[in-house]
Amino acid sequence: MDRFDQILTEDIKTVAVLGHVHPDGDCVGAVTAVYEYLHENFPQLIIVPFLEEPVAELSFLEEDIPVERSYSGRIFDLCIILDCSDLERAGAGKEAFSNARRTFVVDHHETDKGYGDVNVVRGEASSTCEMLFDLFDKEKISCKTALSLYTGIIHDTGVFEYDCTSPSTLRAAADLVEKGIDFASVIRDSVVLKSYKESRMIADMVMKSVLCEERSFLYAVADKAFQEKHGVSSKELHSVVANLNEIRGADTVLFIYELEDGSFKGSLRSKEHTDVSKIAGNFGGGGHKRAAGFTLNTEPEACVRKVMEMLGSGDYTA
Ligand SMILES: [Mn+2]
Repeated sequence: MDRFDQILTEDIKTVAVLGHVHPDGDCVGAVTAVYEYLHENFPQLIIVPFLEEPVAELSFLEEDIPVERSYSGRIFDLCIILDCSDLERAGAGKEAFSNARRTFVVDHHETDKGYGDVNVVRGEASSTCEMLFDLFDKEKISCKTALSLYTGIIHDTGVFEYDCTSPSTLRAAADLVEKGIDFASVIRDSVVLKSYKESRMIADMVMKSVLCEERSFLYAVADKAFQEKHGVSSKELHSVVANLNEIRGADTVLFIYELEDGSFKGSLRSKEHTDVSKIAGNFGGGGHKRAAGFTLNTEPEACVRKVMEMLGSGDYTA
């Protein structure tokens, strides 16, 4: 399948649109873009987008969109799931997938095995939003849809910094800018700006981080005491790993944080030399070469030691 519209056969009247748990910019952008594209160009369709509540910086994407947070049991003719590497990670409306008459997966995670009736999976694509841009008919993309797609692309490429950015990513971005979007303020408001409270918390996290120069590795742990000190919940820690990854001399970064239930999550980033999806895979997690995550099955200290051993083995270079 190379055109998105091909999935919309005559018999399809109701469509559910899903993303993944803890939706990021690419996920929210993809869900809202698909909703807008369908709503504007195929008015005969009934479309229900499902999303968990996104972080505040992304809520502008949901404005004027009838997003649902939970599933009511409706059977859809088609369920489109976006940016979600396996069904276990599906977010709000997850059950709509198994109940749907037909399912369609669009994703850029290399680990995605294609669990839908129709699957478009491109591991080399920067983002699901870039894939949607390629799949959509260009003349049917409105300014509003373009803003959703652009937001997804800038979030998954770190504003074109990560090496998943390709010439076609930049061409897609240029075409989206031509649709008249306010591209400067979307970068400023959804990526760059932070509250004073968040900036102070990040500064403290940098102070508490440990740089292991011989492994070019930096790690930091935000346990509950740290979160209480700064008056933040684990949900407000999502940008910390990107800030830690701004430190020169640390090719691999591990950020561990405690969840409300007392379990710990690990978030990994790499600049050039480490395939962190393989490291995350050893802990039962996954992701991309330069960004991956997992749930800890040991104490944070033991996890840090294991990651250091892995980095020392040389088996995780990429
Ligand atoms: Mn993505």
